[in-house]
Amino acid sequence: MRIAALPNGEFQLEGRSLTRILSFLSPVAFRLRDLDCPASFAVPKLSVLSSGAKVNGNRIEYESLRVEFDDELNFQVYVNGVKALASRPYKPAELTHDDVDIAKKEGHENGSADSSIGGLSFEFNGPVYGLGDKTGPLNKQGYAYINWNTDDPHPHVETFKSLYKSIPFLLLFKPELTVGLFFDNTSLCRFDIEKEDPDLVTYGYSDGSLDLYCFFGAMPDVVSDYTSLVGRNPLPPRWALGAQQSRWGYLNERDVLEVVEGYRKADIPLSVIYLDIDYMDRYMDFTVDKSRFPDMAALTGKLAKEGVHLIPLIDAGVKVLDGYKIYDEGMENGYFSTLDGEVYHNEVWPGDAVFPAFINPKVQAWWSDKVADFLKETGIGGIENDMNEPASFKGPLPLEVEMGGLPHKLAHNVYGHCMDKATYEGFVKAGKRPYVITRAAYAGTSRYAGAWTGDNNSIYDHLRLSIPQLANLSLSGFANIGVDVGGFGGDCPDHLMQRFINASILSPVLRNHSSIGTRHQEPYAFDEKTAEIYRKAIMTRYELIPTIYDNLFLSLSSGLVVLRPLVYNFPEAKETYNDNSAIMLGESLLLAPSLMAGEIKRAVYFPDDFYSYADHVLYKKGWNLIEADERSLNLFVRDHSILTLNPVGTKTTDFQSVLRLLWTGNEAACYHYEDAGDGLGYTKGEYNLYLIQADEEHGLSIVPVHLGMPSHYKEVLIETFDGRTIRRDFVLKD
Ligand code: MIG
Repeated sequence: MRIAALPNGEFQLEGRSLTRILSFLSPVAFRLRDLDCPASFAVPKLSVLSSGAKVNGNRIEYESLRVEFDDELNFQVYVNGVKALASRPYKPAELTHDDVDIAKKEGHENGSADSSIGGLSFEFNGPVYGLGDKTGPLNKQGYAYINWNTDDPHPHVETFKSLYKSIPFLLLFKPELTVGLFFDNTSLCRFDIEKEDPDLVTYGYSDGSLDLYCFFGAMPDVVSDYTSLVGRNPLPPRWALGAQQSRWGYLNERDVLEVVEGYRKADIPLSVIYLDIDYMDRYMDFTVDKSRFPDMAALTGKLAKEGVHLIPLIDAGVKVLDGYKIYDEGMENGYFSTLDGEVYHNEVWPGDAVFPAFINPKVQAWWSDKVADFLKETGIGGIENDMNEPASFKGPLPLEVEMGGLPHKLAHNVYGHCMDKATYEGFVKAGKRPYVITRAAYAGTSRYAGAWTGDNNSIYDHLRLSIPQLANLSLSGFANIGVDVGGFGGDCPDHLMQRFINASILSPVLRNHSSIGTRHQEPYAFDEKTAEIYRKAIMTRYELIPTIYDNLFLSLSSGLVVLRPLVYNFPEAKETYNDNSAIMLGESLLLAPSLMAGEIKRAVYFPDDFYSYADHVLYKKGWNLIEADERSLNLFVRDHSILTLNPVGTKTTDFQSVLRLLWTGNEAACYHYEDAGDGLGYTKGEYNLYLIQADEEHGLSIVPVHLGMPSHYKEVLIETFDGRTIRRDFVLKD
């Protein structure tokens, strides 16, 4: 093989039968691609390092990295001389192990042909994390998955190959050196994670070409480098961190006001109500049924006074109806997807429906205008994008449907992504801080939207699934995420609701949502015991909002993951590698909830010394048996940490005049972020960032890092777990 340095800093690799391009993104990351890569949806712009890398025969060396090729362009990567990654020729999936026809007769869907046209395998035997929202445990070792955005209403179980999102990002984990692989290809892709062969991770794509990014380093650095490439979740408005209530079936203004009233009577704070498809006129996007919501702007105004914000749902499919503005405009301008030159029809909620050709930037601009107008007309706070896989009722869209410059087979996995982009841009046009929650996503959708994990069920399996699913979605670049608390489908028993809310208090999106036709799932729709447990969990959540907001800021500014599997913070502790039952927020909060019906106690591995948040009991590093029944809010604070909190009893998401700091152990530090809580001012520097430092000798000090606005704070309340409380003026260290 031969390597030629190109004038722009890239390297052309000439193998026996193929040619590829390599470029360095940093001293710990490179991109390897085919010659004919299409423009990326995930990577907005890429600057190639004119690196000063040295070519030496079949190898390229750049600082600590060395990449060696053979004649077929298989490659090995060395970091500081240590072998970090070795590719092998693509190993096709042996999906059909034997004659499956007999099983198919009864409806079993085992085995399907491998449609890959190319791919790569990598030598690896160890834990693998990432891959977005896939089902199954945290560690994907032993599983195979498919990236093809899928709305399957059956209960999401481990045998599912795909869900709504396709995030082709994997972490091949080793404590000292983790490898991140990002396969930027929007076609249907397969992943075999040490399943067919325990020593191989295999990736295959069904169309397009190879466009691979490899990252090397400690896991947090690898994730941060990946998200700095594809983009990070914008900061949500602070009110969105409060309790959110949703249900498919809030039919009219009265239903919405009843929710507010129900929460008020139950004495549980509430910050957001979602309007599911029911608010629309005949399920037409950007319309409001006036007979049921006579004056949406008046309603949002009224609710805002009570600190409640409305978030309506928007569907991807557009109703076919002459005289309906969106349909007419889309038809006039050729903005809908086509098949053989004709506008393509399928069926979704509005009945006969057409699909905006979202891949086309003109269609995105048009949609974003509609979003901006809708935001201004109605005063709503956010938008939930649904059915954007795209989902359809009369069979899947044919693979040839033209979606604005790409056929469906290449557009499918980025259809929701482009809808989210348009939605995000609508907020920017309206001068509002974007709050978009999406069901479908691709790598980099994080630039535009947070996400929920779609239609889970009110079952214990889905309570348990929420932990690894949110952890892997986080590691795949999404910070502002949550599951439907209580479960979407099915009737939620009270003891499951009690555990679900206790297990969800760290999720940035804390949304109780349920399907039409299921039992009502609002906290006050259960018995008093459930309401009491719910109230306690939500009151704790409102105390934690400053910490959650701080972490969301840090995720945006530095790529630090918000919801973390324990392995992220404790890569040396083997006990964390397969921990599916505990999760951390940031560096110091750990939640180890009760996850089984009837459970009374559970084991938890503490990778450090931790204190229980509620009663300050110290748990030493190692295995512990802890109380874990339906009442247990098993939140723990790491020793040697500082938490930023709202005062006990806070019921709003507004910044308080007292900054409460919980200080454990001796030496500790954290950052604290403050801004207007909403609006776009923070993007122009209107925020304050503080470094809070403490040790026994010098006490606690608040050091300004960035001062861009007047502070909300008048006082600081410092609490320690040995019972000391200090109240003092909010004074910054010079
Ligand atoms: O197929 O709008 O995931 O949250 O309530 C059902 C009705 C369509 C699916 C969403 C769910 C929402 C529901 N939607």
